[in-house]
Amino acid sequence: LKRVADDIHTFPEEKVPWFPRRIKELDRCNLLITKFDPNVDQEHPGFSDPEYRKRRAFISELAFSYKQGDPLPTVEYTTEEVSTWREVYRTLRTIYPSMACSQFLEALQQLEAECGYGEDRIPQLPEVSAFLREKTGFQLRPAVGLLSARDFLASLAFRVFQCTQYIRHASSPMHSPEPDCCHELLGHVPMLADKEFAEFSQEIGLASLGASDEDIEKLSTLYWFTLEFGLCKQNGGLKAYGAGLLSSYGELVYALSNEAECRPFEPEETAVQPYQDQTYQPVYFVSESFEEAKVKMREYSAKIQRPFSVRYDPFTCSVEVLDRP
Ligand code: TIH
Ligand code: FE2
Repeated sequence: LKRVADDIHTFPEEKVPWFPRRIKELDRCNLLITKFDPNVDQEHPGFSDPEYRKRRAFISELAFSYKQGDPLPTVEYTTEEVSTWREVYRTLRTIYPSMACSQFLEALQQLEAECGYGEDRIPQLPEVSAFLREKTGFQLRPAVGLLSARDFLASLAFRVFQCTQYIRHASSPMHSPEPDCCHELLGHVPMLADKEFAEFSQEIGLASLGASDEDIEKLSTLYWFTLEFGLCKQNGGLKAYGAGLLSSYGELVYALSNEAECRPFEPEETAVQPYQDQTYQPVYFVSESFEEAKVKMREYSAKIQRPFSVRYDPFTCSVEVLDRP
């Protein structure tokens, strides 16, 4: 009798580029992209606010020194920061029931009931991460800011979500050019509590491991138009499931208005659509359902040329590298 293990050949090491195989190795996946940072980007609403920049530097330190497995850091938010949160929460909360997908609404209700979500305080990473772990096995990790696509996607392979902790500038609560805690906590977290969506997210992550720069570019574009700016059909209408929409009042209203251009989600086409993060997207892509998006993504990833394949082992939180089946 042939044992199953005999069918698994490990792939010659030298043909595999470096990528994290153990969750601990995510400590090396922290390449920062600073083009939308308030210290660099003149258009950033915090560019000419030294107090804001100082505060950002302080919160960044928490993420810089974080190592996988450390307790997640908390931040004592100031009154001004909490009032920014309040305004973001309050305005978005009124339009979610008609504009957000059902999975999002259900998770948000649970977060409000069980995880301290509400207008009056900014939820902290440890409690939110514990909530997600119970729902889908996703966990959070503090991030200094916008990460390179390769590093960000790699963490998804391990069901780790990189989360910024600073908040957007008080002068522009309705849209931020870069991720902030409103975006992570309101946009991403509720969706990551959904099993189907968590699987979809991890699949993009696994497809990215050891992929060529060209394929990373395509995968990050797909990530962008699904996890960040995706729309789906539900109950005969269009709803948002992308986190970039669900955390921006301005763009959420725009994306679901008649002004926005919408096209069906087709990975081959979506993957080459130019995008930017300075302002609203030129086009949004619509899926029939998550199920459909997941199937299409899987077909797409299967075509990516890699001389090896990967498999995630949830017992050891590690990635096995296998000879192509
Ligand atoms: N524009 C989003 C917001 O205002 O919440 C944040 C971002 C999503 C994706 C990139 S930046
Ligand atoms: Fe995001």
